[in-house]
Amino acid sequence: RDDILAPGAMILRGFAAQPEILAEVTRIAAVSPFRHMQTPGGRPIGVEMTNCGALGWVSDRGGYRYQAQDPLTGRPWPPMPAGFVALAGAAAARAGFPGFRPDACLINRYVPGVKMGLHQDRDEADLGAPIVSVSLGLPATFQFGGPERRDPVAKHGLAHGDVVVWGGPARLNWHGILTLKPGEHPATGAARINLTFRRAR
Ligand code: MD3
Ligand code: FE
Repeated sequence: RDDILAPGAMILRGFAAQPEILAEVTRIAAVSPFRHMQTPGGRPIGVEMTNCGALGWVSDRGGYRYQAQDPLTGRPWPPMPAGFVALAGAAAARAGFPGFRPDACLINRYVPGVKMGLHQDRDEADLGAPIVSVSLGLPATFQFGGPERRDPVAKHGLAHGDVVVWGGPARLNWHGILTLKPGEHPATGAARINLTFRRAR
């Protein structure tokens, strides 16, 4: 069952349960490992992150930005697998955003006890392009607000294989992930992996 969360925001349940996705994540993390980045204020971010694609999202004392090199390796991020590009394009098209070609994929890893506070995604040059997110492994509760920080938030469960497309009027809405509960998932063990496909430039 596909759910519309808001105009421009749609959940495609079970759209991405193929085991090949996690196999690709393992290959990517062997080259550009998951790591804790730092906020511009110097605090460690609880979610572990890596990227694939021409550009990757990074955060450090210098701020938030997209860059072509992995700061940990000094090398380009691993290329985006063709299957990722196809999956993200198909999900976006189904949600009403044909022609989406991501150039960045941020991969987040949550273990129990880790959360992502409410934020907006606004570091991308083309805010007309949607973001496609893929949830794998342990379930999480997603908080989805409005365009203003003070807007009320709704909660939605995200399970293994769920894909969410965020575009149009929902693109700048505030959102976050509640603290991950303990558990084990057959595909990921005690972790949740989230991929977000973006058009960074
Ligand atoms: C709503 N990740 O990486 S994905 C992020 O599950 C991020 O790891 C969360 O928020 C996660 O920035 C949530 C869902 C998501 C991603 C981008 C959005 C929701 C969004 C952009 C605009 C509105
Ligand atoms: Fe986000």
